Amino acid sequence: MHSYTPPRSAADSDHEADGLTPQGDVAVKTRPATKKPAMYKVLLLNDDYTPMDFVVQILEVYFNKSHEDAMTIMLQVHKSGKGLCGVYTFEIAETKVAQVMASAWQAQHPLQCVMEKE
Ligand code: TYC
Repeated sequence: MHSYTPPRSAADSDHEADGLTPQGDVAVKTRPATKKPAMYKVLLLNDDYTPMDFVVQILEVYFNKSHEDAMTIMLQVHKSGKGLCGVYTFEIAETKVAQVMASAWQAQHPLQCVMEKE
């Protein structure tokens, strides 16, 4: 007399249905369920025409820098060619760049702001 054996289900083979191994141990996932988002640097670039005060204001308004930190970053850009304003997720970085570019355009300054994947 033959008895019917049902086919193994996916749950039998990967043991994810009840979180237990075939031995009845608790299966611990080795990979985290979430992934860290890619981060992007937002940088200001130097030019010969944008007033220093304007750059300091940009850093205070859009990057929440203190006047002292804004001054330090502006001088770093002025001396070395570029400077770090902050590190953000893609959409926040994109928004900061757009806000700075719009503000510079409106004030007719050639200031450039770019983002760079970390
Ligand atoms: N180099 C500019 C000047 O001498 C100042 C400046 C600083 C411009 C930072 C842009 O991102 C910048 N007026």
